[in-house]
Amino acid sequence: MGFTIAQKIIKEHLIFGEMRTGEEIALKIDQTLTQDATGTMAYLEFESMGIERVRTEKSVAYIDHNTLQCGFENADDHNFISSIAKKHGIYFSRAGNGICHQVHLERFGKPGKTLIGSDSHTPTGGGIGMLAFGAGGLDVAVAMGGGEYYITMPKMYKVNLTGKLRPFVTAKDISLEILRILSVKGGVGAIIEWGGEGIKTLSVPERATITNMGTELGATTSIFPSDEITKAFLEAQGRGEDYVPLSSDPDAVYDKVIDIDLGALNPLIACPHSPDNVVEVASLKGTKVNQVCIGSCTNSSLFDMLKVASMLKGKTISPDVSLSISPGSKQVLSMLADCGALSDIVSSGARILECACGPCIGMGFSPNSGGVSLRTFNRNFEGRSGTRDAQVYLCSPETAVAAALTGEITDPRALGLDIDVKMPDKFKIDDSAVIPPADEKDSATVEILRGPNIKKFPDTHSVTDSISAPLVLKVGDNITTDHIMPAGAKILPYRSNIPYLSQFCFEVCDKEFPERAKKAGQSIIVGGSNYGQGSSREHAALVPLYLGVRCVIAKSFARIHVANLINAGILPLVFENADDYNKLNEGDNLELSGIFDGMDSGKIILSNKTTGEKYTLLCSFSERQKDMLKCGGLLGYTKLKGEKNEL
Ligand code: MIC
Ligand code: SF4
Repeated sequence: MGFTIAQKIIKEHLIFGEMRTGEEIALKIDQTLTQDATGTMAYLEFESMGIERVRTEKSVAYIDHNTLQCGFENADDHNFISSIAKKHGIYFSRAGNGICHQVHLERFGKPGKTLIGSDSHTPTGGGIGMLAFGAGGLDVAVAMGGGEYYITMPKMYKVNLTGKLRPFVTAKDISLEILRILSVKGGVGAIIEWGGEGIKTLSVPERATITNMGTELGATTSIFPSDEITKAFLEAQGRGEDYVPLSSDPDAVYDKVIDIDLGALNPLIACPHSPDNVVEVASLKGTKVNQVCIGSCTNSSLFDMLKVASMLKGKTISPDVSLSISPGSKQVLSMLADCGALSDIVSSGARILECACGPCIGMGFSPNSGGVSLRTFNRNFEGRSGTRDAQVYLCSPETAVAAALTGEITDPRALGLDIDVKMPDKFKIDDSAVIPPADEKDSATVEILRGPNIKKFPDTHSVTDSISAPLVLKVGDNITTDHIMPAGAKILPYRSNIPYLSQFCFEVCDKEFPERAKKAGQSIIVGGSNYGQGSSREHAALVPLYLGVRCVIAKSFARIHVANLINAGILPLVFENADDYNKLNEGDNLELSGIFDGMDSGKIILSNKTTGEKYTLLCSFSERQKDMLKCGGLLGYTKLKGEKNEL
């Protein structure tokens, strides 16, 4: 039996476990990346491990999320990360150099290598045939220290593309189509390989749009083959030597195969408030639009920006629309400037934002009250834009420009325009905004710059054999990490200050939650299916930990979040019978007993002291995860292993 692309890379990097679906495996990690919103905590964790020099082939620290500096906090964090990077052998990509995933694709990613990043869109690297995963900061810290990365061996899905996209139908529409087919839960536990004749018509930036948005399917990661198109991209980036060909075997076996005829696709759009709420753009014709944002790690490549410039050239945007453009990297922005396309964009009335995440994470450019915002981004969760009642839609750059020009949702084909944009043969190479680390011999002299906003890691608690605690919060299906630990310009600067952040925990669902949880001392949360979907932010586990949450019971969990809960020493359990969810109420006094035996047998009994009922909860922890939970999480576990010389 042959191998899929992912299985080939896994096989080469396998340190522990068997490549059997559902079993825990450990992988050697070649590269890591961090961004600043998760990076500060990740580097504090790395420091606490006492390792002098990163042991990866390449580790890069990016500043791209917290770039609005409305006080000292973000600037202090940037200095902290830059000094840590210098000392410990990490490359530092300065603010302004671009969004981590875009820059990593351009300058560092390599086909066939493994990458983990403290950001859920790290699978963008799959666009050049990397096996790239989003992970919690602690997992990235361990990998920087040379430790392995644990995942559950995923199922293998294949998407076969046939035909060719018609004009004004784009890679973003392919991403939205697969979300329409599979939903935000449809990729959980799977790696999605893209193949078929149709991929030969897709450039690397288009492929990267698709692997980027695979995250919204809940997929472990997504990957394209490394082929002549990959080679041309790497050569154009002056990195031809990084190319290796990579494809699946003809007799590779997949758990699911989905066929998409590119020629049959129409422009699509995801409606509020979920990326899988997808309809055809034409069906919303005439909907008034207040704001349009073009950029984010999904759609900010030179290719995207040139198309946008070509559509805007010689035109003025609607007086009713505010348009922002955030190019993905310094390379993109400077090439737009050199070829004159930037002038076409500026002349149209667009507002140019810096090369960073910006509006995607509510860092500025929040819409007006109840405003309709069309964004080329990957997430439209409620409140994420910074405006609680905004109506955010996700679409392609072409559909976004059509709305900016007309003031309403418009199928871009209705404009009767003609665009023909080609990828350049050579990109402009200037890595001056990437600061290399100090030589190993000089690292002892590098001083770490720590601002007053950096507070200590929350106290951890070993899981005990029984837990008695009230149910302090019951939430529904598809709760995102943006619900659990919101982001946005006002809160993001406090990512290294867990006590401050804790006031905002679950703010979108229930403003009283933090106070209630603190009062309870220790507590339990109940959730529906796909609990914790979305970002990789470990703060969605660390903040509940700080507030006393000891256990989360749900119908099912999202992959990165469940790993973050275990890393934080919080017990994640699943209802055996999903209907039992309906029998629990906020305020019920709950008791879990025989937890240690239950972790072995896979079943733990939950007693509801308020109603007298009992329910069965399931778990399937590996030995490592059980040990971790008993040590109060990954930090305690790593320290213990260090003391026993078992690292
Ligand atoms: C996001 O898109 O939600 C983020 C902000 O990039 C997060 C990381 C974070 O919360 O810092 C992600 O996707 O992991
Ligand atoms: Fe940044 Fe948005 Fe991409 Fe997250 S999804 S990395 S906030 S651009």
